[in-house]
Amino acid sequence: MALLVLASAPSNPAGFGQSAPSAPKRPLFIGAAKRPSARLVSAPASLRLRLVVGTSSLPPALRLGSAAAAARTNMEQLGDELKVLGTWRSPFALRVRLALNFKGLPYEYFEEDLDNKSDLLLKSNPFIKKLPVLIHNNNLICESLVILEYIEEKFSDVGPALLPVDPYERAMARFWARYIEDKLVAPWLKMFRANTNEEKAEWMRETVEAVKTLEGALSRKLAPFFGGDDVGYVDVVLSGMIAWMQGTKALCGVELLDTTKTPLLVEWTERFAGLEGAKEVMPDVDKLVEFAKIKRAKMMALDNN
Ligand SMILES: N[C@@H](CCC(=O)N[C@@H](CS)C(=O)NCC(=O)O)C(=O)O
Repeated sequence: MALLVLASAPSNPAGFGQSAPSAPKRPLFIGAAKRPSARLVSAPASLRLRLVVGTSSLPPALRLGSAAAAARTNMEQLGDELKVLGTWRSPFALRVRLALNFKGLPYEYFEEDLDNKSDLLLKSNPFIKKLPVLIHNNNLICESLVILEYIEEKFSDVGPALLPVDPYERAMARFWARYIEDKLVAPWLKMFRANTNEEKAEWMRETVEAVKTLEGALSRKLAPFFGGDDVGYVDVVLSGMIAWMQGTKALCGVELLDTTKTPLLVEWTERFAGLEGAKEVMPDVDKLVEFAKIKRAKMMALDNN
């Protein structure tokens, strides 16, 4: 067997391999100065009810029903507890909630105020102090892609798998996830924060290029989702950006998703938003745009001071 590796010097990302600090002993919030609002989120009732149906001949979205119910039973039996720290507008936190929803794993959701970070967030992610954080019993897991992989590995026997089984397919899914991070999310954020029209145009060009590339990747799949017939890892990673991409015209003047240039992605967004596990957590685009306009005005005001 011959393996050809094209590489530069190996890298070891800062912080990799460090273990999270121990979580506060439960109860987590008693006496805490700042306490994010918490809400128990379970697999949608419509999914749980379908447990009674024989599932093998059902379409994927319905098959999730038995997974959700089985996951709930498993979690209860094992005494497992999942908590998610997020905020409604975070594309990264959304990924985590979607993955848990699709797997049918119940979790408690804590809506954070990023202008006034809670003690729980600061203790849970002391190195980066960002959302999302997944708290599984007393394990703290940060960084959305790391969290998705943790969920996939830890609950491999629960609900549908998000990563493909085949190692090559897995590698490809991870490649596209990385691509979305580096070539879509990062330039989009830079475009949104750009101070000059030239900078904005440059980052917009990169963002549009990435969207085009993803349209091509989806067309080569010949399937409704990047994961194939069902949603998978890449769908979850990209879906965090759906509402932001839809709001880009209102925010930055360019339509990223449109039926002539990116027909497959437009259909994909509609298909995705219609899934049981997605409906309840996808942010409202108008609300997002409103929020982002205020945020940008504040950033500009700070820059001008
Ligand atoms: N690479 C991180 C990005 C997380 C991130 O940027 N989170 C934002 C919310 S969208 C945050 O917590 N920002 C707080 C801050 O920057 O202080 C991930 O994938 O989880």
